[in-house]
Amino acid sequence: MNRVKGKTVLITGASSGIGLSCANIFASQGAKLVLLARREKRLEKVKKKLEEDYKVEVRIFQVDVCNREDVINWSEKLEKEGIEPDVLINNAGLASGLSKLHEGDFADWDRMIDTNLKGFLNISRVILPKMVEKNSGHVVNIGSIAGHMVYPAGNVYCATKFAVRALNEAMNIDLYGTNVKVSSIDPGAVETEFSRVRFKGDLKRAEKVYEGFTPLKAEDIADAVFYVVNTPEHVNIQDLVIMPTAQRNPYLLYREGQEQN
Ligand code: NDP
Ligand code: 8X3
Repeated sequence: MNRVKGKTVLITGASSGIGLSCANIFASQGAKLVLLARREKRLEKVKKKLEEDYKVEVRIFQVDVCNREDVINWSEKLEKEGIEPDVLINNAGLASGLSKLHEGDFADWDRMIDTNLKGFLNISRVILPKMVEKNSGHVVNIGSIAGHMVYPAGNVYCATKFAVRALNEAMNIDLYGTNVKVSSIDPGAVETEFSRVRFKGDLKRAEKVYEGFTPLKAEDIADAVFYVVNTPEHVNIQDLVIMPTAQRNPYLLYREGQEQN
């Protein structure tokens, strides 16, 4: 049964990876889309393709989730245009660098905290009130296994994902008594632009992350997001951990041809 047809799905970070795959699957099922990211050209291409392929309505907005003023202005624009998201996929996020805490880079820390934590809060704060007012809606937070277990040199990134997990729980508690659902999808290693971003364009280093095993694909996570959103109204999947079969925790990863942990 398709429960998303005709619904409005807002996806942050829809210009690549998991967000882009979510846009694809929801468009293929007849949802209307509102897509956010900083790279506008990419969003324009996504819009064109999805509208051609699936004949659905796609609105795109160049918004940096870290910029609170821009987020507030954008949300007022949405309201003026009568766009009321039924589903919010809080996906925009990144890792920046991989260093021991005592060797960490302040700018990397700010980027991660501003995006994964403050950006997440900025978007949630402007979108949730309408859902509460209407007593319906669904927020899907993209967490990580990094929010369940800290790994070496993962310090601040892991801390932001632990925070997302805490906020997923907090939203569920604060929305007690409403019909607004809140879910977290927490993936292990997914091959996207994530590692390219983490290692600042060092493609060789990024590719090494996915060597010797089959990582998750962005589509695997999008399938799970769709499943969670498509559940009946009385079902709320609060947390879903998804790992590649080769990976059993953040650093227990079986790589063929390599000495094992
Ligand atoms: P990608 O780098 O492929 O995608 C990240 C998306 O976030 C891009 O669309 C990017 O768009 C957007 N984004 C980043 N910063 C901002 C910002 N300030 N404002 C608006 N959009 C922003 O990585 P993934 O698809 O892998 O990452 C998506 C989410 O999944 C993240 O929250 C990540 O932490 C999480 N995750 C990823 C895992 C993995 O192994 N890949 C595993 C577990 C969780 P643009 O640059 O155009 O703004
Ligand atoms: C992204 C996956 O293992 O690099 O959240 O933290 S990991």
